Amino acid sequence: QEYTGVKMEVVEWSPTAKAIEGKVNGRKVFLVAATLRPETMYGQTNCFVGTSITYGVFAINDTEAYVCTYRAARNMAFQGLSPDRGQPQQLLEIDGAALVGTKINAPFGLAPEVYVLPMDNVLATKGTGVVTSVPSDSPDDFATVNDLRKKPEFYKIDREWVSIDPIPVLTTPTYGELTAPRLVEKLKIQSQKDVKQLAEAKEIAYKEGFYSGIMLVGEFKGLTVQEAKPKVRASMIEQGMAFAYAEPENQVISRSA
Ligand code: ZZB
Repeated sequence: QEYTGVKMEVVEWSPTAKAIEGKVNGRKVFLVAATLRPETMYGQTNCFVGTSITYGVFAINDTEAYVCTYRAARNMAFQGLSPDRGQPQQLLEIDGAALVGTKINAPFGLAPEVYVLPMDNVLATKGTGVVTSVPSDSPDDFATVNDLRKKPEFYKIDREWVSIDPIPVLTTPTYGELTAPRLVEKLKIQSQKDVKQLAEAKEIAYKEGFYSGIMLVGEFKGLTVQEAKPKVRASMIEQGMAFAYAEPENQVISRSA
């Protein structure tokens, strides 16, 4: 699997993660989200972590550190993203729960600053364990944001962290500008717990977006999603906001497994 690793720089740590600041030797720290849909980055409204997942802060070089799972950092270390090949340099460990409420940059996002929020279905075994959230085009993200808005106390979040509405990024003939909200409605998905319907909605959203989507925003507005996808990715990489991140096939465990 070839992902795009999106670098979301920390703007302000949550009180529970603030100690990290003094332990990174002045490095800039980024949460790194693995995405298959770089063309949707304009519509990021937040980022998700798993509250029971353990993350690390890893030195990439003298000036930058990445937050992701150890597993991902090890893969990165084999892809030239570490001072020593194949060996992640972990500066410290942190629980996902402690990251919630951290304010970060969303590269290319029309909402430039967003918050880290909890999601039940984040897999520690896929990508970086950090997921950037695009409720306009990802049914999982839309359903989760709805859950968080309904029960902020239960999820131990501030209502203000989840205040950004879905941002239209692309349009398709069947679902219009907000593919994910339409699909969640159509398939009667109530919450992030409806994993079976969400898997189906995701399949449809991927196909519809990729084969019939037209970009509504950004540098490649008006192009088809098929054309825009590699261009947005290349542009992010060129600007130092993202990098190619590959995962060995046998390591990828699907959500339904
Ligand atoms: C932004 C985005 C925008 C995504 C979208 C999807 C969609 P897949 O298809 O199952 O291989 N993701 C990445 N890592 C994880 C993880 N550890 N646990 C749970 N979800 C994860 O999954 C790839 C997509 O799943 C990634 O692309 C990421 O969300 C999420 F509009 O990034 B995506 C129709 C989907 N639309």
